Amino acid sequence: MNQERQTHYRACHLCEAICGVVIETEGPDVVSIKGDSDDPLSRGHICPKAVALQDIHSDPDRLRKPVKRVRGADGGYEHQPIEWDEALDLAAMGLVETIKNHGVDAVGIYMGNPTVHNYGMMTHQSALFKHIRTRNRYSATSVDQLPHHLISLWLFGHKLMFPIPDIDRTDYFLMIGANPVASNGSIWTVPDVRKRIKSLTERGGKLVVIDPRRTETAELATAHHAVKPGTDAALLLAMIHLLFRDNLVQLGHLTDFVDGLSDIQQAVVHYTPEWAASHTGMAEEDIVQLTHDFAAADKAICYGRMGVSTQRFGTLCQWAIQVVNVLTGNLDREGGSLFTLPAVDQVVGASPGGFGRHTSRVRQLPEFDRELPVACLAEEIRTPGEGQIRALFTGAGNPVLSTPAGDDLDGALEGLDFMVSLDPWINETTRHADVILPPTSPLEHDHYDLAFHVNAMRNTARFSEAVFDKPEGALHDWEIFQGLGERVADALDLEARKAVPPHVIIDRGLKAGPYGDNSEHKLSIEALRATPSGVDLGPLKPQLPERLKTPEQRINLALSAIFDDLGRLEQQLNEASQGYRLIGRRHVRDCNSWMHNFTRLVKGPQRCTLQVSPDDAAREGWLTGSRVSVSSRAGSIEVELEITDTMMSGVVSLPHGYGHGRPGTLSGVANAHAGVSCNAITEATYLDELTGNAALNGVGVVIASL
Ligand SMILES: Nc1nc2c(c(=O)[nH]1)N[C@H]1C(S)=C(S)[C@@H](COP(=O)(O)OP(=O)(O)OC[C@H]3O[C@@H](n4cnc5c(=O)[nH]c(N)nc54)[C@H](O)[C@@H]3O)O[C@H]1N2
Ligand SMILES: Nc1nc2c(c(=O)[nH]1)N[C@H]1C(S)=C(S)[C@@H](COP(=O)(O)OP(=O)(O)OC[C@H]3O[C@@H](n4cnc5c(=O)[nH]c(N)nc54)[C@H](O)[C@@H]3O)O[C@H]1N2
Ligand code: SF4
Ligand SMILES: [Mo]
Repeated sequence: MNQERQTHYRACHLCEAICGVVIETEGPDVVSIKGDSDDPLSRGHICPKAVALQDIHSDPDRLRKPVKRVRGADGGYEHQPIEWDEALDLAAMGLVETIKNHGVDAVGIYMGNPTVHNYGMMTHQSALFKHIRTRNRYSATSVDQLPHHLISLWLFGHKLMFPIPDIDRTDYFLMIGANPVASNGSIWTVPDVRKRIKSLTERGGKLVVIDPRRTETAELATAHHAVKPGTDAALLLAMIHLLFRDNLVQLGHLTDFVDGLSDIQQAVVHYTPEWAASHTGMAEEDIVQLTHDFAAADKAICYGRMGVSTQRFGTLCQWAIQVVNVLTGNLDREGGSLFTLPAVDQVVGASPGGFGRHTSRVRQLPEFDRELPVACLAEEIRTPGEGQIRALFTGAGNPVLSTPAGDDLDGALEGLDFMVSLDPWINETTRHADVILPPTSPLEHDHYDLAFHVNAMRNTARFSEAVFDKPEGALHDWEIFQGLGERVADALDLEARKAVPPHVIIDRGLKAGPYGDNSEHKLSIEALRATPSGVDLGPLKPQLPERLKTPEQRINLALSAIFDDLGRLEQQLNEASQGYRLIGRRHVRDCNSWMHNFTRLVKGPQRCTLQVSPDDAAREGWLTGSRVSVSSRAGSIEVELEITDTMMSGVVSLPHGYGHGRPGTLSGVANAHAGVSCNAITEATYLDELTGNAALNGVGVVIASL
């Protein structure tokens, strides 16, 4: 092998910020990873997680060959290495047998979050799934951004039309339930958000954060208001009420194509700031003040993320956020929230999405975009009858740790006839698989950010070559999908998809896209190869109404499903609640469940602690370091306490993605930093009932000292 030092330009695919990095290698070793200052989007920024690109690649626990599950000498299961041909045959036959005996709905599919960070998985999953048109499809979407998709579909006509905050040109930023300083941004690709927030406040702009916890982002804000978990819809409705009451509605350029104002005005007539204050715990004058400040600002952004998506009123909140943006004329406006125009235009290429065309078998939860809410996966495996899931395919997902009532799912997986996982590690989920198919490491394949250019605060495009050659005999994720697809097609007498590598598909998309053959840019894979730090396509620009995919290119804000949900809001807000409300927490060196096996990322103080407020601690006699049990209707866990004045009284916070150390897993470092699974106590029935999206935040818990 060539031992010379080489320089590679690459995207970090580990989070939505998609930072450009410069990787120096010597032979098979990574020598350094630095920010790429020539990247037009990330401008040299990286976070402490970037080093994981090396750690993932060199992790001895990462599978290099497929494994199959067998009974070990002690009677328990273990996984043994097998050859690729045998593995693909086994996996395909397990699925085919199930389809032949029980029909396609007996196959369940769960796709996790890294799917959208890996373009080959996006372009090629259909090579397999087109042969398995099961109703039992699930993904991390329904523990995450499902409400955003539905509101985008309903208001703008396409599930991927997300209004993106234009932070660099705004005057006033109202941020609800998001912590980009830890998460690096979500549904908002915004590398170096810390610097961008600082420059906002330095130029006299304001950032106001609404969050039950005084987060790392709130620390940088002009103001932070603590809000009771799950009550933000009341705040937002009161803001809309005030915009009408105080004559602050000013649609500006949106006037010509927005409908439904008078219906909304009527619907919010009772939602006074006084009412909102009584539910949210915010002061009435703060609600009035921030609404007036928002409306008075020349350019303003209202944005909400996980804290207002994965809660009981996620869809209502995402609707109300866009109504606030529209009523103040801040949608599709510089310094407000705008739509992107990505080089591979998914709004043109991908299906717009659809809702409620079928429902889940046991609990009748609605589909969105042909997927069911993952909160019902366990019961669909456990409940006998036609359509029961008997075989499961998981790809890039760890639902045992990531989805509500995950410990129940852990048990349900043992009842399957067959399970196959496309994943590099034997973790809490994949340990149940009969076959695990491990793809190449990220540095061994090329990369294009098919998903995240769609959400970026600036239009750019970048293609990254593989840093290392593919090891002999190894397969990329897309090749595994292709290989499985061909085998399943063959066995079921269907036509297999032709094998076309992902970069060829992207090349076509680039050439047909807005900066392709018919533009001055002439983008193609070849053109991007010549500019490995990425091509700048400029700031976001107003594009409405032309970009709308709705009938007659109009935005109808008055959605009957939303109005119907107001009754549920009033009823559930009035329900008395006992105990504490549990919320989540992200740390800059975490990434959901799968980055705890790298020593550099887990070092330092224990992070899987239950944070509580000093007031609650004093009243209950709790001390930092003491152990408590935390119980919900789903289960009970034991965890160490951490008292911090960042927490609102009555609210407790625990990160998700921990709960390692289970038998049969292969991840030594993670197992030594096991922590407990927050999702052992989140509930499969605690949902945003409109969509079935999990309400991971705001779960009622009872805490007892041990
Ligand atoms: N370091 C790190 N980065 C990540 C990830 C990670 O695990 N670690 N995960 C990635 C993924 S998959 C995603 S989706 C994004 C998420 O990105 P963000 O949404 O920015 O991240 P969170 O930390 O989940 O922020 C949610 C905030 O909502 C608050 N909150 C909880 N309940 C409520 C409520 O009822 N109302 C309000 N107003 N606030 C509430 C929480 O305190 C928290 O601060 O992060 C991505 N980036
Ligand atoms: N309580 C609570 N629960 C949450 C959240 C929360 O805030 N609170 N956040 C939710 C959110 S936003 C999300 S997105 C979900 C995430 O939910 P999941 O996607 O189910 O879980 P991850 O932990 O991201 O697991 C990713 C899996 O992908 C594998 N993997 C990594 N890279 C690759 C790759 O390139 N190819 C393949 N084939 N596999 C790969 C990893 O080994 C791991 O098994 O968790 C959700 N769960
Ligand atoms: S912010 Fe995200 S994309 Fe950037 S270096 Fe960190 S993990 Fe990678
Ligand atoms: Mo997510």
